[in-house]
Amino acid sequence: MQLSLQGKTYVIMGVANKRSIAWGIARALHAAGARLIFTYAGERFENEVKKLVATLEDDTALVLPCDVTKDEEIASCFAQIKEKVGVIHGVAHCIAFANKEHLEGEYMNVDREGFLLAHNISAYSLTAVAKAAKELMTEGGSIVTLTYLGGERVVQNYNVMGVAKASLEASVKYLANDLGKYGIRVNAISAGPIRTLSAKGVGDFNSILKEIEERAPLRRTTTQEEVGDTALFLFSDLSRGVTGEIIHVDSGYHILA
Ligand code: NDP
Ligand code: N5H
Repeated sequence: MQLSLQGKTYVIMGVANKRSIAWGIARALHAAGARLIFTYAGERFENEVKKLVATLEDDTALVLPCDVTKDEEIASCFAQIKEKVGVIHGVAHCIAFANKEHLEGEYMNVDREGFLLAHNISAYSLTAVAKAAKELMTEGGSIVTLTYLGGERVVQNYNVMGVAKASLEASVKYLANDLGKYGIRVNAISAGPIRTLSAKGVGDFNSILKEIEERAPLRRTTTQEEVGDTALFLFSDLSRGVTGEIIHVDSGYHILA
């Protein structure tokens, strides 16, 4: 069984720049011969995404807008993919958002609006996207999302995002159960901390990384490439028996007390 994804098409959601985990996944899938379709949220990063995609030198790659807070945008995005490509074989969902002021201090200071915003973008969107993507995964498929340890345990400052990730991880299991009968698998990668645009502005990110280097079983921090390679496994037939799973790609940090 090979890891070649030649002849397969995947939708990559959540590239903001070259540091994005989504871009690490894209590079791994591209190297395995996959055709890629990229979606971005707002015009803010449209040019950045288009510039990055051009570096792949693959003229079959598509770049489409898809703000996951808008049902009509999800619908039109997947309608365009259906029209231009027909069948897809997987989706990488690498999307999360919470208001900055709700990612510090006490969790309970989150307000209703901030709670719903974080859950809307970071958790509900997986279900909305899975439903739309199912219609195009007529040959079976694989959906992969990104989560973090703060969804399982209390991690300082992760706050409302931890609660949203708990919802995302439960969604992975319910979606895996719904979609298994169509030959579609749904899994999450729980990644260790990686310096990306989202992580920017997080107070003390350096000390979080230092703690991983000192204590994680592998004594090093997680890279985009490591997450990309595990995603490649989850998108390939090598993982054909795996669904509803949360795989930690975090140098083993999650096993520590
Ligand atoms: P990035 O900042 O590179 O990516 C976050 C992405 O979320 C951006 O591309 C952004 O799109 C997208 N996004 C936000 N709002 C919306 C929206 N309404 N519709 C569509 N897309 C939206 O950060 P990461 O690569 O770090 O994050 C990717 C995933 O990995 C997230 O789920 C994150 O929680 C998870 N993760 C990250 C870890 C880390 O340490 N970095 C650790 C564990 C998990 P746009 O730029 O177009 O606004
Ligand atoms: C325990 C930690 C550190 C504290 C919490 C960090 C949480 C980060 C996740 C969310 C997604 C970050 C976020 O929404 C930032 C936005 O408020 C502001 N940033 C933006 O708007 C930028 C421009 C865009 C591109 O970002 C998004 N998301 O759209 C967790 C860390 C150790 C690990 C980590 C960083 C986890 C994670 O989930 O990303």
